[in-house]
Parts: sequence; structure tokens; C-alpha cells
Amino acid sequence: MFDLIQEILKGDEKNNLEQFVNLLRQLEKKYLLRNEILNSFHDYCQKQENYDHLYHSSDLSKLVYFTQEIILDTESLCLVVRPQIATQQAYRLLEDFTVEAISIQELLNLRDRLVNRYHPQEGEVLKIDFQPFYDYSPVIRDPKNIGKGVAFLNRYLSSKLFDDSRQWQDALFNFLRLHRYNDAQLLINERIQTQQQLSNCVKRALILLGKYPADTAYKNFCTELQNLGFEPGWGNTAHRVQETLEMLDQLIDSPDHQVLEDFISRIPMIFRILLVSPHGWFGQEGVLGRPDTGGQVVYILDQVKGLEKQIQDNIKLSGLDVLNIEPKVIVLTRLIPNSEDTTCHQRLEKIYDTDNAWILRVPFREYNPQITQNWISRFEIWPYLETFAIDAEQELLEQLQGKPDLIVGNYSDGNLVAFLLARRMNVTQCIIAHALEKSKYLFSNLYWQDLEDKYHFSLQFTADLIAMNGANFIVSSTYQEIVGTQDSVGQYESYQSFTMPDLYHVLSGIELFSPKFNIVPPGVNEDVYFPYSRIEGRNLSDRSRLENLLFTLEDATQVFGKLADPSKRPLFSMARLDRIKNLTGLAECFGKSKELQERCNLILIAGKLKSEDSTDHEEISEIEKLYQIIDQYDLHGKIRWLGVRLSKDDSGEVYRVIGDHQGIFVQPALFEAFGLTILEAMISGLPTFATRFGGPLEIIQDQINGFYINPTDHTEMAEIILKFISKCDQNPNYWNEISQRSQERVYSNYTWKIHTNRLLSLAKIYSFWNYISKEQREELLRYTESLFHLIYKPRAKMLLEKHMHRH
Ligand code: UDP
Ligand code: LCN
Repeated sequence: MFDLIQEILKGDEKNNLEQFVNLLRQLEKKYLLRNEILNSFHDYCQKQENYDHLYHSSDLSKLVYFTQEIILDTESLCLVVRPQIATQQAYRLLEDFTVEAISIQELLNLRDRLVNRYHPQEGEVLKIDFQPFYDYSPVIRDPKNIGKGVAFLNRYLSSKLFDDSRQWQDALFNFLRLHRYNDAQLLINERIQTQQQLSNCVKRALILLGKYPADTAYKNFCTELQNLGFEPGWGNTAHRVQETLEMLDQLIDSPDHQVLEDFISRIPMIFRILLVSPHGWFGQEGVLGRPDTGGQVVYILDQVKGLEKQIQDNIKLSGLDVLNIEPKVIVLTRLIPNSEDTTCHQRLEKIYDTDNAWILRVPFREYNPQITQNWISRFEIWPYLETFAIDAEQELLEQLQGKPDLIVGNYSDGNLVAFLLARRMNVTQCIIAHALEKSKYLFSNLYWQDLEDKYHFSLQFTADLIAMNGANFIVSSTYQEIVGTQDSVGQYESYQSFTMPDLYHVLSGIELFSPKFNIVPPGVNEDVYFPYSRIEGRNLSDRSRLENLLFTLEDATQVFGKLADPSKRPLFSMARLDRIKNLTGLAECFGKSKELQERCNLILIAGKLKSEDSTDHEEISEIEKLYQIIDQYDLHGKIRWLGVRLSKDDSGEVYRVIGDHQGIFVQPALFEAFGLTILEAMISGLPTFATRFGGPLEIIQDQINGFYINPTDHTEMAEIILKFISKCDQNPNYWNEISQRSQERVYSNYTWKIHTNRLLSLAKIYSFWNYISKEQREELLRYTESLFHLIYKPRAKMLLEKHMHRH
């Protein structure tokens, strides 16, 4: 990039750069973001004779394309460029148009100065730098491999087993000796005392197994294996045990990454799992569509079912059913005494369709009962989490009759609690962000002090740094959740360096190239959401009840709007009325397009109809805005707005009823981290039009199994939908083709079976990695803990004091 800028400054384009900078200065803004920079550049180029070259192929256009931010100082200008994914550089362009690279530290100082928070004479601000801790661990080189951590780690580990065999082979042997279930020793007993003996015994066991037919059950040869030093856990049949031991034999003699992954994935080491999601309204009914409870609850409940099933299958396959092992999964959340119409006041709740999975609710301590007896917004719960973790630990140990084998955190609060519990109990820790708040709110870190009262980002971002660095591994739903796209910064990437003026400077917040990142997208509950054409699985009375609710029922308590012509193609969407979900944007796009109104009805399921029923300021303003749009564009007779919260089963059938009508699903969010409704709609067979900002960009392949829309460009959005509709008119099978391909996309890439299989295999490989790389992690964990004690806790205490005085 430095060379590119130099080229510009040396050549003909210097003039253009100078003029462009003058134009930017006229905007009288000190901080410009990418969109504004691109728009201004477009405006500038349009006025030039050589528009085409300047805008599309000049060096200046390249520089502008990579520029994320411009900060205008009185005498200089700073360019923050992102020449490739996960890489950031900053340059200062001086008045005389010379250029110099500036360090991250200088950039953060400059940003502080911009908001009048730079006072070096009063001392330095705290610097947080995690980089030194990652210097010792292996890192991925190519950005396109970010998020494929385990594949990288397996290669690394297998090469270590190969090169440095003595130490690593001993570590593998010692790791295998560790595994027990309650009092029962698994895999290897005391007859095998050294790595060399293991190698010999494996070979002898393989000869022994060769004598048995492949399908001979484990119990028929278990004593002979035991005499050789092998306990249960290798397989349920002679064939399976043989396969597993052959893998081990190969690992000892000529290690290879695929064999390592397959072998470690077979080791029975996960029987009890803890999932953490503290902030509440975590239940099985009547919780969806409340503030903060959406996809995360759906995700976890489905994941639990998948995990239990997968562990049960693994136990069978590894021959452990002889030990009567009963796996257990617990979702830890907070108990809310005033639980309104939910079950959130119950301590234990069995999870439907599972044998032994439970929601365990532990109350927050009663610092101020007026607050802790009730639901608390996720932005306010920080002071209660440490004591929650302490109280929960005891209950968990009782419930699980021991430590969990894996802890999975969810969202910033759950990830922090997972970190605290994993540290206390010494258990492998995984985190799942779902949606990191930092990139959702513009300038959330730079202006954190102004936002602190409402959002407490100083706590949330510190918690995020603690959890993401402390975790053994991180599960993300998409690649761009980690490092964005060519054009946009990723959610984790935004933690790489940032300033929290007057609090700290983050010089290196997370190593994006670390193998701890793994992309494991969620699935969709196939019992609830399935293709509309699978008539035999559908309940006819539900179908007609929901058909009536969607298109004709007149009941002002539930529905607003009566359709003049219910037979038009339904354009359907379902989401909470958050600003970012942008249902109002969809209504506006519909309102602006007469042609869309002629061809379709708009059907929205949006939880509420009346602003009086809400206490959430965003929701209230969205409700008011939706009424205003309906009036402004006179959408009466063309729209139905359902103010209902559907049960899970009903929500499945609703998509199918829309499918019966050859309808389409639109997801118009301004940003969507992943978007479970997109999977639900697609598996139901609805052609789906989803935002290009966020996860949908990876779920859908544009024009193959769905369509991208830009929710900020209403004209283009309407055109894309209308183009699809006219194609359907020309070719009556077109709707079916897209419908079919949407279903296939989900079945082949987004199932809970794929997800849980992967998650368990990751948990095992990272446990192994954790076991052999402990010493290096301890330093990192100590540093992380000091952030918790020195930054997080005092701020949490301040917030608690505020709560104590609240009535
Ligand atoms: N949902 C629902 N009823 C509603 C609104 C949403 O059942 O009234 C469900 C929806 O089916 C999906 C989840 O809530 O499973 C929303 O998840 P998504 O990932 O789309 O968005 P989030 O709300 O997590 O941002
Ligand atoms: C949170 C979100 O905002 C959604 O985009 C995800 O689909 C959901 O969590 C589940 O991960």
C-alpha cells in the first residue's frame, strides 16, 4: 500500500488526490467511513473528464477501494487501509503531500485526539496486547484458511508427532491413559506402562482381532483385549476396534493429519456438556420474540438435542454401552423469579425430546430485589455474572455428578461465565458469539463514554476480549463473522485493535490467524421445518387454522389489515421489530413499488401490534414507523401485519402455508450475523431473498438457491423480486426450481447432524491440544484474568452500585 501511495504521489494522479482531499475537507467532517469515502470519490470522479479511468482503474481508485477510514486532522490526513482481509495499515499524508506509515499506537492516539480524549501529559493509557502470547503458538498464513483451525492444527500436531516423536508420542500415550468414566478406566489399563509397550500391544491386539469375524460384538473378546491392556472405548465390534487400533498404529509409526483427526474424534471423552446462556428468557415456550431472545435460544435448544443424540451414538459405536453411561447436557441460565408467563422461575426444566438434557436455572444474588427478581436487559447484567458462576459451579457439580467434559458459552455474557467456570474447573472451553455487539453500533468504542449509561460497552468489550482469548476454541457460524469480506471488517476482526478512550488501548485484541477459530454453521430443526410439499408430515387442521390467520382472520387483537385480494402471491417476512431487522424497510420498499403491490401481498409476522404493549424503545419506534408507512403509501388492503408470537410448531407450518401459495420469503435486515429464519424458509421450500449484509451472503448462492438484496436500496430490491416474479410467469416451473435448490442447499450444508458431529470432534482435538500445550496457555490465561480483576470487576462494581440505588 505504501508503494501504491508513493506511485500516486509521484505521478499524474497526485493532482486528483489533492483535489479529492480538498473535496473531503469541504465536507467539514473529521471522520469519514468507507461508504462516505466511496460516495465522495464517485461524486468527485463524475466531475472529471477521464471519469471511467479515474473511477474504475486508476491507482487512486485502488487506494480508495481499500481505505476503511479517513481521519482529517488540521495539518494532516490519516488513511486507514485494509489491503487484504484481516490486515490493517495506517498512513499519514502530510500537508506537503508526503506520506509516512504510522503505528497502531499512533493511530489510536489520533482517534483519541479526535474526540478530545488525548491527554498524554496526564500519563499513558493502559495498553492491552495479546500478541506476545500467540507468538509461541502456530498461526495460519493464508487469510482464506482462517476459520479452518482444526485442519491446520491437525497438520501441525501430526508433523510434531512425526518429527519430534519421543516427546509428542509420550504425550499422546499419557493422554490416552487419562480417560475414565466415573470409576471405570477407559482405553488403556495399567498393564501398558510405556509408549513402547503400547505400540507392541496394539500390534498384538490387531493379530488377535484378525481371528474374529468383523461383526463380532465387543463383549465376546473384551477379556482377551483387557489382558493385553485395553479397556472399553475402542469400538463395539471386532471391525470397529480393529479400525481404531489401526489408526493408532499408524499414528505411532507414520502420523498423518487425517488419521490423527479420525483417531482423536473416536476417543470417548465427552459425556457431560455444559452450555451457558445466562441473560435469561431461556425457555421452551413463550420466550421467542422478546428483546434478546431470538435465534440464540432456538440454536441452543436444537444443538442440545443434536449433541445428546450424537454422544449416544458415539457411546454405542465405541462399545461403551457395556458401562451403562448416560450422557447429560445442561443449559445453564439465570432463574427469574418474576417470570411473567414463562417457566423461567423453575430451577430445572427437562428439554423436550431428549433423554437427559436439562435447563438449570440459578438465580442472580439478590443485591437489589427490585432488579434481580426481574428480567434484566443483557446490557445491564454484568455485575451479577461472577457470583452467578460461583453459585452455579456447586449446583453443576451436583447435577452432573462431576465436572463437565466441555463448556460452551453463548453470547458475550455466557462466554464470560464459561471462561470463569472453565478456569475454576479446568475444563475445555468453547465460545460462540452469535452476534458481537461491537460492530453493530457505529463508533461503539470511540464514543463508549457517551453510550455507557445505556449499553455498558466498557464491560461487554472487556468481557469479549477475556472470553475470546481465554477460549480453547471458537465456533463461528460464518467466515465473515471472523474476518468479514473484501469490503467489510469482520466481527472478530473489529477487536484486533481499537481505542476505548481514557480506559485502554487495544494494540492486539485477538489473533485472527490463530487455529482456535472454526466455522461450524448451525442447522435447522428438521422435525419442525420441512418442505411444504411433504404433505404426509403436515397436520391438516393446523394448516387451515394458520391459513386463516395469515390471510383472512379478522381479529384486531392479533392482526392488522384486511387483504383486498388474498389470492395474490404472498411476500412474507418474520422477525422481531428491532431497528436492525428492518421490517419497516421492507414495508417501505413495498410501499414505493406500485408493481410489487399489484403482484403481491405483504405479510409480516412481527410479534406486536401496539406500542403500548412494549417497553423497548426501539420496538416502540418501529411499531409507530410501520403504521406511518402503511398510511403514507396507502397500503391498506395490501398488507397484513400479525402481532403474534408463534409457537415453534406453528412457525414451521406458517412457512409451509406460504409455500402452498407459491410465496416468497424476504429477510431485509440491515445486518444479520447468521439468520436462522433464512434456513427455515429455505428448507420449507420458499424462494428466499435475503440481505447481503452478514451471514446470508454465505448461506445463499445468489440466483442459484436464493437471492441477495441490498436493504438500503429499495428500488433495486423491488426490481430483484419483480424480476423473479416475471421469470415465474414466463416459466411456471421456475419457482419450483429455486424452491428445490433452496431445500437441497440446507440439507447438504446446514444440518444439526453435521454441526454436532463437527463440534464434538473439535472439542476432542482441542482437549488434546490443550493437554499438550498447557504451559504456554497458562501465561495467556493469567494475563486474561488480570484484565478481569483490574478492569472488568471495578466497572461491574460501579454498575452494581448504580443498580443498588435504583427503585
Ligand atoms: N421466531 C419465532 N417467532 C417469532 C420471531 C422469531 O419463532 O415471532 C424464531 C424464528 O423462527 C427463528 C428465531 O426466532 O428461529 C430468530 O432467529 P434469527 O437467527 O433469524 O434472528 P435473531 O432473532 O437471533 O437475531
Ligand atoms: C443471533 C443473531 O443475530 C442471528 O443472526 C443468529 O442466527 C442467531 O444469533 C443464532 O446464532
